[in-house]
Amino acid sequence: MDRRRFLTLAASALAAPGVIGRANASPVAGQSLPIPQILDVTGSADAALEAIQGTTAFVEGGAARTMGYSQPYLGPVLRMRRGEIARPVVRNRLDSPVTAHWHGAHVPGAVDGGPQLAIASGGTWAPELEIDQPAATLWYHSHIHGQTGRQIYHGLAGMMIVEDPGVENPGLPSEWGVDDIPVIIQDRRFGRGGELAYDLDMPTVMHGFQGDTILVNGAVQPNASVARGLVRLRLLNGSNARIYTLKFEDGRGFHQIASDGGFLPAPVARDSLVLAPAERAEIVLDLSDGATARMVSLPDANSPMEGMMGGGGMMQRMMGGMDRTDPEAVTDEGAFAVLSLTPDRPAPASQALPRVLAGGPAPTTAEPVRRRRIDLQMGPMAMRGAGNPLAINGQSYDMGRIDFETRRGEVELWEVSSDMMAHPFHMHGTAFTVLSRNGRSVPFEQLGAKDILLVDGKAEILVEFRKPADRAAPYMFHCHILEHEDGGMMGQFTVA
Ligand SMILES: [Cu+2]
Repeated sequence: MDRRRFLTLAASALAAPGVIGRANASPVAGQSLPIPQILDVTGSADAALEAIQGTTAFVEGGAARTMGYSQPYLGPVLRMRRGEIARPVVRNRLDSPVTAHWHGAHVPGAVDGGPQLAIASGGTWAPELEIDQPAATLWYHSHIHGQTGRQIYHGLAGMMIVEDPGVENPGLPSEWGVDDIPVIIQDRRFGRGGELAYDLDMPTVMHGFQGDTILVNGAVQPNASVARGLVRLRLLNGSNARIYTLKFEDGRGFHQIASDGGFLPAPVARDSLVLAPAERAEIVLDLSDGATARMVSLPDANSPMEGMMGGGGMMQRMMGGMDRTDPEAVTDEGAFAVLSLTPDRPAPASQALPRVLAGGPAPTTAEPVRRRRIDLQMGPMAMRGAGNPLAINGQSYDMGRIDFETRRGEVELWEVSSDMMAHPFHMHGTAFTVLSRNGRSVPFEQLGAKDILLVDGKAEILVEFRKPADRAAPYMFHCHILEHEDGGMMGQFTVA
């Protein structure tokens, strides 16, 4: 593809769906929020996870062919305890290979569930996961190279919770489905028969696939019946590409208590929260006033156009538009509903928001032994090196190539830069500390330990690996816009 052809394609990406407005389907909004079952995978004799085909009626009078882990769409919430061995048994009853990648788990490459660990149709995979990390909300999903976007879109994903029995935060809401609520946010698009639409042309790949209908835990803009008191939401952006800016319609504030890697040092008061694909955040809000709280999102303006016209988000800032790294800078135009919370159940006793939070990850502070550049490239920049519009450091993903080798216990400084648009950067095997974004230092107290960082320009992060990953099953690093990842914006490395 030459530059002119690429620009034409990228320009038509402007017409790609970014606004919530439906043509075909008639979704039934306002269903009650499905609360996924918890499956204990530490200490349980029967922690089977079966990748299966299903049928799901997301919209009125329609049905979609879906996939899930042990259920027609999505999967159970896997719960594991620190200090124990988790033994999930994954069986593949689909007719194509899948994996189960434990996103955010600090486990060796050999059990991480990356593309090399495909489970063939009919096959079984029984990894042993030594759980050795702070309490956190993680997730799991299939990670077959070139198919990750399609498989997650159709449902091969679920939430995962690490508990730390050695840590107590008295007062934090903890009654599952009452004041401790899993919230998996996804956007989907439906055809006339209610089937899931996932059609990729080049503009859609460049933009990242966005749907026009919001699902939470697989239901369209549902309503949750929750405690009249403090309510903890475990937010997971399980979308392929959409970035949410979440807030409450009545303007009520809330406290963020955890990010990807676990608890923040102390609750952080916020009015809104940006959640990029694959990011997690736990928030606590106060519903003791008894009023229904509607969580809404502002539109996602992330698009290759901004990069084309000005480079790295500059155009948007020049035009006074939103800068996704600053949630206060966005306007309220075009907000759409995500989830309603109706506090019609009694609050469990002794709820209180702790002043400080115990058991969170510590920041990495050691002096880095080396610096590494990770350039997330798309469009002309990528074409020049890789001959493919999606690449990292001039090369598109190659399963047979190890991009670099690192060593356990060594701290590295990674300088991650984005091209054309903002990219949610993810690495396997660990959580990292963010030092700076676009030259501004980032306080650890605000962001915590991360395994996803929305990079819109340049970011510096401190990385340390504690688990090994060899050439047979290396760790991945990639953009978590799934169409970018599948298209080649991914690399892999070993940890000796
Ligand atoms: Cu990307």
